[in-house]
Amino acid sequence: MRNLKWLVAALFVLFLYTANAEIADSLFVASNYDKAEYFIEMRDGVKLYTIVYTPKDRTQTYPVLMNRTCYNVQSYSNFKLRAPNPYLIESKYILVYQDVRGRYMSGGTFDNMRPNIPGNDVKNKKDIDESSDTYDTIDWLIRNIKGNNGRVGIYGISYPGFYSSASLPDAHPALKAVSPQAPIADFFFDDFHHQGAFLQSYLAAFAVFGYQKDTLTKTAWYTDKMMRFFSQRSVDGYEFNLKMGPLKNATRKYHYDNFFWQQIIDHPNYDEFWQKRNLLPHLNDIKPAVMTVGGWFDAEDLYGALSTYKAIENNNPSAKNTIVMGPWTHGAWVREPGQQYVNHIYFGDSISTFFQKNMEKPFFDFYLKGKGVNKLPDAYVFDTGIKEWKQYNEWPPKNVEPVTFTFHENGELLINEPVDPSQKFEYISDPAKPVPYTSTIEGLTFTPRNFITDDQRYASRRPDVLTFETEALAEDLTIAGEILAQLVVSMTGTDADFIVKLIDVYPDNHGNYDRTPKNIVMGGYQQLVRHEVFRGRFRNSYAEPEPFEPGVRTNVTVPLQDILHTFKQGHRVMIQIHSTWFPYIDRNPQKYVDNIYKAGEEDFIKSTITVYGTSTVKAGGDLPVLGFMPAKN
Ligand code: PG9
Repeated sequence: MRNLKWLVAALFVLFLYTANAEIADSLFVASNYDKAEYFIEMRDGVKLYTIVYTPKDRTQTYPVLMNRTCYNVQSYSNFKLRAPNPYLIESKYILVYQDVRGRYMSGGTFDNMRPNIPGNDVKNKKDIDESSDTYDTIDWLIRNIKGNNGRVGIYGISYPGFYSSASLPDAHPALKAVSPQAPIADFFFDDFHHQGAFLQSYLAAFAVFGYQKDTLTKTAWYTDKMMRFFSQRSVDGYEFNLKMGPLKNATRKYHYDNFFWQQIIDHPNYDEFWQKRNLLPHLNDIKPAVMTVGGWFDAEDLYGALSTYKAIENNNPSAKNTIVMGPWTHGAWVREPGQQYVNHIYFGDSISTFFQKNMEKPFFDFYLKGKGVNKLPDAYVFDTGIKEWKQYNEWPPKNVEPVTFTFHENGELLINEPVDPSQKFEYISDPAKPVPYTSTIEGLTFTPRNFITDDQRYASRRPDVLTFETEALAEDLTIAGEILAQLVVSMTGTDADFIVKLIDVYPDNHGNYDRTPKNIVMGGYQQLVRHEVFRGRFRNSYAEPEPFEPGVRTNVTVPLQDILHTFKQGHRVMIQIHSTWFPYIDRNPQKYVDNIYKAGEEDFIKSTITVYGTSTVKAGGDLPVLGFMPAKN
């Protein structure tokens, strides 16, 4: 009984400390910062709403640390600052938060991933883009905010991550440090699409980005449009989306007046509309220091984080360019849960705090305050298998020999063994009974997250999922870098998607973690390490899709995003290949139609897919960019 009393007392103290930490943020900010609001005029006369927190202590000057967002700066207006991290807030910066053009309290018209206009001759340029809006904002701040030291940093997560990267082309000379975090780089490969396939699980998100507002407002004007979808209150997203039928029903029932959804429908291929919104080709002549941050389990903008770092590295070999990749889901490094889990997988304690204190704060302190030393390596990446931070001089590591996996009878996966041309593996892909993307029942989501380290035993037992597995590893196998599945396939249909998964199979005697729920068994867990989808019609070009010829062997290359993962001794490596993953990915009709967003029920057909034994998966190192793949710069 006495122990119980101590436990209750300890928990109460912990609660008070945590609560105090929250209150301290607000109390600390309110007692150490003055808040002001401005409408900063851009070169075309549009005014952007900007909140500025300036340290009350005027005995010294401070750098500016700015966040530009399409998600409403009001969340920074009550002295409870969600970002940047508390260690930066406490060390005193001039903190700036801005509604981007066309959003909330700012004027002008919103444009998703507004295209960068190259060659920003700042003095004379009349057109505007996110680079010029950032330039004009920085210029105004430096000239008008008292007590600044003439140096500016910008950071942001996700869409605000894109606004950070978009500040880099033709950057203002006062911009010295930029941290794009889970940045969107290209909406045809981030968020809404993955390699040509549409993420149907994003259907609700369109409301946020598909309606222009008609007044300056501090509250969301699109909520009723979101509720068209969420008011369905479905507890079973799989059933809800399957019953909805082809995507044209989403247009008819939910998004009939959504300008962004209409753009998605009108541009099903990687045409000029998407290409000009790709920021990567503009990341040249980079002068500020850049620290890109991403999460290995980010289901939204993993492509954006890795490709932004690689584009800067390839285009600007001498740039001060760092990447940090941790065991996080989308943007999770801003929260400190203590024990860091991704769904059921435990990765360690206080990992976000380690990043905030030892990476993010030193980065900005060094480049904006001249404090400390920049000891950050080119790549500070977390090995998600042995669960330790590693440092590399380059990413992906170039001196790494890729591991080659080949597929053999009885579901055998071999490592660095020749292919077996005599082998072929068949499954019937039925869009009326697609492979679920989660082992559990999940309701409607804004964006999916838990599936990304989910147990794949639900899938490996399905006849429409090809499953290959190694023997138990005699020693640790570390894979560091890129992954390329080069499949040789044929089909009875004329179009298909290919989902490829790399899975870490735990030994049967693997114990549960502290927080493993009663219905979850970690023994024999088939943990998803990396997945990716590729819409087969784009196998030769994302701009010019092509049908498959029934029965003809065809090469389909499926790039998967990078990993740093050690498959420990006693574990097994598993690879799964299948053609539906619903409703995370929309269903491919498997009968070639020009525009899947307009396909009818009659276009959805079963197809027998064959994967030939000459297929391989290469993993690790810096793999070649193949013709159709977007260049790394
Ligand atoms: N990149 C994230 C996102 C964009 C669009 C729809 C849903 C999510 C983000 O900005 O959070």
